[in-house]
Formats: sequence, C-alpha cells, structure tokens
Amino acid sequence: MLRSTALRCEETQDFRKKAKYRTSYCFGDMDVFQTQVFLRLLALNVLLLPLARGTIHFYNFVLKEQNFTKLCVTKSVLTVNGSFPGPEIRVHKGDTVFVNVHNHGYYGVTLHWHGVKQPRNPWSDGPEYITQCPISPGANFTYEVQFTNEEGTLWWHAHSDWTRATVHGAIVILPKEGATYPYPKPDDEEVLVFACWYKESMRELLELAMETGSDTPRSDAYTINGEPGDMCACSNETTYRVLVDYGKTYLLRMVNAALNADLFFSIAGHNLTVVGMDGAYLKPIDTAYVMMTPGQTMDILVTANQSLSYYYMAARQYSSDRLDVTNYDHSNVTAILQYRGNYSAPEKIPFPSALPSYKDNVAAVVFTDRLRSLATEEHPVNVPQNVTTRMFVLASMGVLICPNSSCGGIYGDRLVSSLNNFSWVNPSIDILQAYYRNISDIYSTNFPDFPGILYNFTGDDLPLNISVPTKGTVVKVFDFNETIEIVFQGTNIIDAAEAHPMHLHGYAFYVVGSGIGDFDVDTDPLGYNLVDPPYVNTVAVPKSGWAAIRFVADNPGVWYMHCHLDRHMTWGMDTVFIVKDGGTVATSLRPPPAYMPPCDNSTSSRLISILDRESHSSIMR
Ligand SMILES: [Cu+2]
Repeated sequence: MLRSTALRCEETQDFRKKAKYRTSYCFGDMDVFQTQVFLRLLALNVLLLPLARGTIHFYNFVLKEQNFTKLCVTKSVLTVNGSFPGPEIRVHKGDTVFVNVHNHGYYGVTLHWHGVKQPRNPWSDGPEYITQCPISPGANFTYEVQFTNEEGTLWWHAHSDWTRATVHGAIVILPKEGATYPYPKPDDEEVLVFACWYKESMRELLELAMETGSDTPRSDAYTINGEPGDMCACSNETTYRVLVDYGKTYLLRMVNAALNADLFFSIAGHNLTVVGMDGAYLKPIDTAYVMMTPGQTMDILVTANQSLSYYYMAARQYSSDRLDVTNYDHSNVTAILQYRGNYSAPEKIPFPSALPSYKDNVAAVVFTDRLRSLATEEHPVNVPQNVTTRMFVLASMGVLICPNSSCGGIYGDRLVSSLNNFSWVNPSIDILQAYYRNISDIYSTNFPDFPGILYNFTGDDLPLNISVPTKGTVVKVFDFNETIEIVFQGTNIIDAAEAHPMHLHGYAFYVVGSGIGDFDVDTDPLGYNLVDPPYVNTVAVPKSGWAAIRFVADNPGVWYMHCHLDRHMTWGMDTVFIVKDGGTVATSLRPPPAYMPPCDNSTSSRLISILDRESHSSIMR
C-alpha cells in the first residue's frame, strides 16, 4: 500500500512547486483592471511613501469556496486560490508585498500578516473590527505588507472569527540578497503547515456554540500541509511526504495554524535543531521534540543521517486543560520522511518515541524554557533594561450568568474569557478608524494596568464571585516610546487553567521570564533573562503560570493583543493597544489608503452578528 502511494505523493509535491511558481509571478495572471490598480498603487507608493527599499512583489489572492474530501467526508471550505493550505509568500528581508484580495466567498473576511510589524501602517494589519471592517463578498482590498527586520518564517491568515481554519499560508523571509543564514546553509527546505480539520461545518457548530454559550467545537484531525496522514480514516493515500537524500540537511519551516491546539512534534530516529522562531534567530537547540503554540512558527534543521527507509514525522495536541477534560482532538497527524534510493519500504514505519503525550505539561515547559535569542553582532538583541510602564494582566476563563441556568456552559451559564476581568466585545466600526477620525463612543481607554482585585490566581477552588467579567470594548493607550513590561498571569478561575499563547500585533517582544504559579514581584524578576531572551510575537504563558515580556512602544498605531487559541479570542481574551504618535512624520501613523472596506455589518459573518447583537448594550457603556 505504501509503495502504491508514492506516485500520488510526488504528484502532490510537483503541484505545490508549480503553485509556488505561479503565485510568485502572479502579476502576469492579473486582468487589466487589477494591473491598473496595482500600477496606481505602485505609483502612489513611489511618489508619496518611499518606504520600500527591497523588491516589490504582487500577489493575487482570490477567496473562494473549494471542495475537499478528508476523513471520508467531502465538504466545501473557504480557501485562497482553492488551496489548503493557501499560497506561500516568499520574499527577502526588506521587501514589500502588495496582496490584492478578491472575496468570491459568501461572507466578509479580512487577512492578517502574522508577525509582520507593519511599521506605522496598521491599515494593512487586518484584524476585523480592530484595524478594518471585513472585505465584503464581491469586493476586493489591497494589503501592503512591508518586511523590515523579520527574517525566517512567518505566516498569513484570515482574521475574521474562525475563518483562518482554512484560510492561511506560510511567509518565507530569506536573508537580504547577498546575506547568508547564521547557520550552515541547508541543502534544501520544506514548508510544513500544521492545521486542524472539521468533518462537519465548523461555522455552523461554532455558531451554535456561540448562541448557547457552550464549549466550542473540537476538530476531528490535525493536518500537515493539508493531510491528516496514515493513522486517520481515508487518509492513507494522501499522507504528505518529505523526500530526502542521505547525508543532506534540510530546513523545515513550520507553522502552527491550528485554531485551538498547542502541538508537540517529533521525527522518528532524527534529531531536531531549532534555529529560528517567529521570524527571528535562536541559539541552536538540539532536541528530540518541539512544542509549538498556535500562531508560532519554527525553523528547524534536520540531517538525513539514518538508514534509507521511511520515518514518521508526527504531531499531536498538547492539551493543557484539566485531566478530566478529554474531548480534545486525540488524532496523531503524520507525514513521512522518505529517503530516496533503492530499498524496500519498511513493513512498519517507526513512530517518534520522543513525541510527548497529550497532557505532558512538563515537556511543554522544558522545551519553552530553552529558547534563547541568537544575540550575535550580525543579529543583535536590544532588550529594554529600564521599564517605564508596568502591567500585570490576568488571563482568565469565566462565565456570564444566564437566567435559570439556561445556557450551555458550566453551571448552565455562558462561557467567556477575559484579560484583567474585561471580556472584549468587537465594536461596530473598527477601532483604528474611530481613533484616527476621533469618533466617540466606539471604545473606552480604561483597560487597567493591574487587576481590580488580588487573590491566589492559581489556587484551587477559587470563589465563584470572581468568575464573572465585565464585557466591553476597553483599550490601553501608550505614549510613543514607552518601555513596557507586561506580566501575563494565567488564573485557575472556574478550574479552567490552560496555557495561553498571547499574541501582539505590530510588535515582536522579548520574553524575559516565565514560571509556574503566582508571579512573585520581589523574587521572580531576579531570574529574568535580560541578555538573550527570545524575540517573538506569540508567548506561551504556561498553564497556571506567568510570562513576562518587554518591548518599546515605537510603532504608532492600533494593535490587537489576544490569546491565539481562537476559542479564547472569541470568548473575549483580547484587548487593543493604541500607541500614540511620536511628534514627527517618521514616528506617526501613516494616513489611511484611499480605500478601506466600508463598515457595513450586513456583509460581515453571521457569527459576529450574533456577538454584536448580544452585547451591543455593553459596547456603548
Ligand atoms: Cu487562551
């Protein structure tokens, strides 16, 4: 059976290579109108915004429904250009990309360029109702994605409710032309995008969960480059394969695009050397496995130094929920590392013995604690030493009380989540527009620097009266160039402690410390790494623990900050950071582009309509 699948697999790989080629040169695929739009944009940018120093690339993304058969079920999902995962963007550091997004789907969508700092330009950042309103069906919008100091692997994804499940793809940022990697040049590279798959309509299941306030739907399988792999039903023939030559070294560019799952990953018989993460270099970490949170990317070197054979590359969920929460997706997603050469396929493909088990909190923390920035002359760090603004932010689950216990969550109440006891509510127009045009009553600016009440955050049996957050559209405003430290503290409210991948738009930040239990303001800072902490856009706040980050507010604009588990984001574990202008043109928000999608709620997804309808009164508080 395995031998008979080889041809199909090679076809898949050839197709991917062709797809890459097409998207790289998609300027030639554009019609006359699109070409005119692009040329006009190009002229505008050359005349008015001489920011682009590298090469300018154009991509054409068409959002459209596409049928796929996975896990024995055929269904239609929204894609970019009909592919899952979507097309790869490939640039050099310093380049600029214009992506023209045409929405041929049924509902409003936005795209986000995850980990790209977008200096002074939140207008192209993407999260719906934060920096723009959705691109309506039939409409199009052009994003300008400016790569400055990012280098390595990042990704793009939809930022409209959970549409990113199938609307995402990798971004490869090579060193500047003429520059080299800070490690031996790999012989070849392979992009591996990890995602999740639902057999049923995920949107309908999610909508139902949001109506009733119950837990959100769990996926049926994880995928590597769109394929669940050998161990899942009806998936044998399409298992993704990475073909390798003995003795060569390969760079794996990995993206965790799964909606709600931290993932462990390992390759049978092969060591991994992690050299980069979130578009920045790391001191090499030799390890048998990695743990990647949703939103994170990782660059890993693997040398093909074992006997000619097949080896499973496998991932499974790291579920940091309570031990008695067992309804998570237990699937083991596999791809095959397959040596080229003359040999008989093995009867049994070895599975990675080092792949940690689902509930292995220790394995997750042990790996995360090893991350260090490369911190060399060519790739220096600039860790803020003198903090001017400190924040202590609780990341909590909670409930909203439903009359007569009529909802579907715990105690018959509605499940929600919060940051410092505020549960985010999307406004009716985007925050960026409201800020830029001074439109009042869209948001308030009283997001607290510290929690309103103090308690044993990670204690057992916390009182129910602290489990009900306040709903609202509450943001935090920073002055330009403030030096900020945020300690994220996970809580055990409603006995629902979990690891939280906290993600900040518009910035990368240094993770100077983390630990288990309640943060100790006297002793924990003594253990901070202010020398070579990892520089990332998403930090894994450990279950019932804390993580401290530092950054300088040098990117003016409106920037979303949220948990990258989409169910926590949807339930309200989000806020917005507004960074004020710095007094000069070069330190101020750029003016908006000539066209932004209008805020017509009738075109947005039905899910958001439900949320808006329910919480409209609290928005305007
Ligand atoms: Cu979370």
